[in-house]
Amino acid sequence: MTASSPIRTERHGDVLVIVSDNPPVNALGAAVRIGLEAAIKEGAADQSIAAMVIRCDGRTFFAGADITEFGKPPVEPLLPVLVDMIEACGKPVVAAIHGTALGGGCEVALGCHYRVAVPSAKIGTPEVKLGLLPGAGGTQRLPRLAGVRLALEMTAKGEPISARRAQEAGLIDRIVGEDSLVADALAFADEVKAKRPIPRAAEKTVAADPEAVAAFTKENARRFRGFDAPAANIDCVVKATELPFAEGLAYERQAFMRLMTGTQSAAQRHIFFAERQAARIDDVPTDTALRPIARVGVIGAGTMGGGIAMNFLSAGIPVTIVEMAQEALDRGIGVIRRNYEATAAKGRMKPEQVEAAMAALTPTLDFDSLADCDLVIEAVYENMEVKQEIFARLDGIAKPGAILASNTSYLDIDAIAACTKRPQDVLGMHFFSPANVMKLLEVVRGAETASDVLATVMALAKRIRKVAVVAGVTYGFIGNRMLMPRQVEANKLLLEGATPEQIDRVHTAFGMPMGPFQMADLAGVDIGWHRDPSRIENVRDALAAEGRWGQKKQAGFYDYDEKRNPSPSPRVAEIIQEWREKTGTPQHEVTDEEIVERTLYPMVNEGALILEEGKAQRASDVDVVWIYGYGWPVYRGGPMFWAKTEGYDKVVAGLEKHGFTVAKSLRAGTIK
Ligand code: 3H9
Repeated sequence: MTASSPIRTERHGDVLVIVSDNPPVNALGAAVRIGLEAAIKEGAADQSIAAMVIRCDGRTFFAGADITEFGKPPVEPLLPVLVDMIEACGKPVVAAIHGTALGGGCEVALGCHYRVAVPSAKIGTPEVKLGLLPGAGGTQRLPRLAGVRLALEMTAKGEPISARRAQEAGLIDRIVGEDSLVADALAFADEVKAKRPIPRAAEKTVAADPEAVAAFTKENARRFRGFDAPAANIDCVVKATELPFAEGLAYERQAFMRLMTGTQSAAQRHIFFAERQAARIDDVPTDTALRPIARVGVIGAGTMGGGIAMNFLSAGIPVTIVEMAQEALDRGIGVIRRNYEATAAKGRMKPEQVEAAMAALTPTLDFDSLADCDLVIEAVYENMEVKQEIFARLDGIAKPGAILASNTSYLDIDAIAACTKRPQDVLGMHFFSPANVMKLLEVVRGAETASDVLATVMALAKRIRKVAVVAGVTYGFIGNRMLMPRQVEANKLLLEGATPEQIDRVHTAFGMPMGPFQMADLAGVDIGWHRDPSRIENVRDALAAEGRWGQKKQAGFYDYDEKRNPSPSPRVAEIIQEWREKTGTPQHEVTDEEIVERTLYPMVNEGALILEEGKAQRASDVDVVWIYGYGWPVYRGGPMFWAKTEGYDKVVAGLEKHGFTVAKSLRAGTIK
């Protein structure tokens, strides 16, 4: 090994400890693989060595293959070959695991003959989330060691399991001391060094379990809809029960390469990096000193305010929540408690955690109690005057340096900031409903927002487990601004001959969780309605005026039964027909292709304009917004990535065909 190799070896008596030091996550890049190969050879050849231990420095055991190498020319030794080599070694090899042994890292561990882990370690094969499958023998060794059912769970769903569960399943041989991994692994190696035969996963067999496979596939059909990788994972696990090991490996390799070269995996890998990239603020140094956030204030205990508060409470940050009337406050607090209790009932929270979260919440009618908060988030209804009044009042009581945020989804943050004497401390924090569940946070940077304010909120977002994206001040910011042209076109298409069912079907077939009209029914057809029955200006107004407010009224663009199952509404068809006649809109047969061109392409166009105007930092941020805020199918990588895979020329031609003005950067193919 060269001096610069991330792999070093240490001798402890007759045990050779092979250590990887490749921060931040010990990804199995070429240098690591080369070093590991050399170290294993060294241990195998050395007469004085009886066993080997593989471990990692830093925060984790190998977190997988190096994803940045994918798509580049392969460098030997390839990971599957390396894992086979470890397994074939004539001396026992022990994996000593801490942190997360993921993907290729898990596969290296499975290639070892024994595995020991600290109690906090996790083991998993998350490749499916990158549109892949474990391609270094994981689909063949996992079922052989842990059975078909767990192998399906781990590979096709990609969630890691705890060390304890792994031990119960036979994946871990011993749980060792949290702080004594090295010593305990050495002791373990000493115990097993003379044991023969050496246990090898490849030499085991596993019985077929078609019932488990069928049940698993059925249970997860919804979750897997549209994705290629889960079925490929399942298929490979099944092959482990049918084929000899070497043939299973060859089968897995082919399936891996097929996925790796496909669009879905490219899209999912794009999102992996996009999500991490989004945390970076181009013109703010990463070492900017952050403002301490020890207590958060929330103004408004409605659905949004309550959901927002929960994010902080769940992260152990105390919250003061303010309302105007006792009844509204009590209602809001009741909803928060019920939400937590529902989570506890599902076993995802302990009762004492519910109580701890509730104890960290201070409900009050006294606006002045916000004085000791480090961050105050206003979450009242969408009205500029009301928000301006609140911010002026907040300015009078908030402590110096406190960050003042609005949860507005559309309004001008600069106009809100202007009502204070501290516009540098003001920004937007646009949460998505339900705010305690949805991962996206648009952080809206005003003209005067200070760098450290922005950096503090971006870092805080990570603490509350949100994926945050920086947006500029523009009507609707990134997500809602792009939603607008889609809605306009969807409405026009109705008048020109399409039905709500057809438009929604095109969107769900594309992979969206719902189409524009299903979304309107869920959110409320009455949202934004002026509530003046004498002013009916379009189909939506007509529906609202008839009390067809959506799911909550069992009638909107669809009719709903008691279980909220939708069916096409004859009344809606009549209303649409009336409006077709009233507006004299010429009819034509609307094809599915036209719906894509007129509702999805304009979103891409709007995204390009947002980028040109500097209201988003990078195209991948726009993608992150749509994946985490609106359920854009992750296997299509977000609207901007999708446009690239569709071909910019095709998108431009589609837009031109329907008379749209095409954004310059889209036409030139220079979107970044
Ligand atoms: C695989 O293994 C295929 C094999 O089956 C077959 C091969 C033939 N590669 O997430 P973080 C970077 S596929 C390269 O912020 P955390 C990441 O981009 C792989 N880079 O930290 C970030 O960089 P930056 C299967 C990687 O503590 C930095 O490390 N494995 C990789 O919140 C810190 O990451 C996976 O899918 C990688 N594999 O979470 C696991 N992983 O600082 C993917 C991370 O420049 N990784 N980086 O933005 C994770 O899930 C999380 O990173 C982990 C740590 C849980 C490990």
